[in-house]
Amino acid sequence: MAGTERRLRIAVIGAGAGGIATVIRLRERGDHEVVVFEKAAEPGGTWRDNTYPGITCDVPSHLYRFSFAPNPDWSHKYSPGPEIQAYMRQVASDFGVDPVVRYNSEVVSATWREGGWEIVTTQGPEGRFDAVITAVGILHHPALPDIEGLDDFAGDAFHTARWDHSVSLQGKRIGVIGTGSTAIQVVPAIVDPAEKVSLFQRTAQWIMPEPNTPIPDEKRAAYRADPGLLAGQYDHLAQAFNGAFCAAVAGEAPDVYERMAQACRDNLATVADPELRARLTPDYRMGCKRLIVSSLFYPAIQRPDAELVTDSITRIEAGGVRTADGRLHPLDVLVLATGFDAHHPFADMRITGRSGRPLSETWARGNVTYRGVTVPDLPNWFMLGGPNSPLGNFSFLMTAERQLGYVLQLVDLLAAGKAQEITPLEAPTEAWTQALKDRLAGSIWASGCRSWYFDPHGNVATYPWSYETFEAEMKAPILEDYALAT
Ligand code: N01
Repeated sequence: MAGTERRLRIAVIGAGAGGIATVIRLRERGDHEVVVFEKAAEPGGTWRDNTYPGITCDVPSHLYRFSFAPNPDWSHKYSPGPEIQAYMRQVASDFGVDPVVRYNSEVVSATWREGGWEIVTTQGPEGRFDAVITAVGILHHPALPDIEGLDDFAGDAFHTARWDHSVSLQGKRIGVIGTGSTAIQVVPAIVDPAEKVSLFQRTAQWIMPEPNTPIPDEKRAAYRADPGLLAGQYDHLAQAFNGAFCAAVAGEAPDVYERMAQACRDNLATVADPELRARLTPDYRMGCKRLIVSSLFYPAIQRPDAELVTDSITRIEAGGVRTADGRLHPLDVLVLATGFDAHHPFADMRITGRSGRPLSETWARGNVTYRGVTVPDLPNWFMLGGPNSPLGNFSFLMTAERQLGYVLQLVDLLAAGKAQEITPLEAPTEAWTQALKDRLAGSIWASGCRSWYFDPHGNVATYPWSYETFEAEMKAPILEDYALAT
């Protein structure tokens, strides 16, 4: 970058999609020293951790890509997880990200001291950094259900994000707890090898039908030959997903919302047995929980070797799951599709800012940020996928790149010597947080359902405005909202 006065030492936390993009984009900005700390032994984040049968991205592949690495070769409209993980690894390799990643190095503490961040990982002290960019992901702490007797189960039990591939599913009686996006992908994928699948549902879901069509070779060749065609496909999908869908759930496109809800109702109507259909019918508004996309689930759950169990679970026993009607559901394998704790992104690290107060204390009753990207009391601390980032059915890669564009403008100020420390001011942080809370209070997510969007204090983790508003917010920082110490 022209005019750079300082070569910054920047720590990036996480080598998932956000961390990979950060390294590549930072390199374009200047000759900074960038070190990525990654707790695992390879990159990829969520696509490394989640390997459950049936894993597919339910955001269209052509939307789920880095802007600097368009991929003409996606196999399906919604590509399978291993293909996305291969893409992550390929991008990390092609763009020379790997050499700056320290694998097996989980950050345990970050302490602001004398104008820099002192980082300690599981490998020991890592020195001082001018800035930290976090890209730790949103859904990476598996949530285990608080059900009595979980440890008593005599068969194999595991969370979907820790799938045990050494366990054969052939001829097994498999229980799946949960009916989120994950379970709805798992059930159709395991019903064939299993003797029987019992799906324990606490809450019925809205499910949008969407066949996952393969992308033919000729189409892929056309994308390869004409980058404009690929870009056009991206623009089309971006408009459909971010424009229409986001506007619909944000309450700004009632006609689109109604069309989507009707598509889900029509999908539900394909369930032949009225009693089963009734038990699969949600009793809250579409979009309150994250919308599920699947054309495979209803056919799978109607099979004779699948059972939807809606009596609540009373306890888990050595032989299976006991439900409130007194019945024991005998099981060999128990799959916990019970989701994630999305509210404690830095649960495994101790972060101490300028005041000396740990962030965990400051955030004890809810995460407070300035526009999801920066935090008062944490100078030069920038977050991708931070609290209240756009969640839901969006491409996280798009979101992270927008946030990165914002963050890099602040990093440039540090590099140009225009500031040594950049911290959001309290007043604009409070104003943004209040606007967020006011808007969320009237949002679809707060319209009467339980979901992972809620933290234990009733705060909602998602972003309540349109995607266009998010893009506008991320276009350029409002510098008056920051303390720039020189
Ligand atoms: O988790 P969830 P998930 N007893 O939190 C149930 C992303 N994702 O892993 O609804 C009984 O949605 C719980 O019940 P209820 C996506 O953002 C993306 O499925 O709270 N049941 C619920 O049914 C998604 O939203 C892709 O009543 C219990 C389920 O467990 C997010 O990950 C694919 C229970 C948890 O559902 C999380 O999805 C997959 C208990 N004690 C996932 N505790 C893509 O394709 C919990 N449950 C991009």
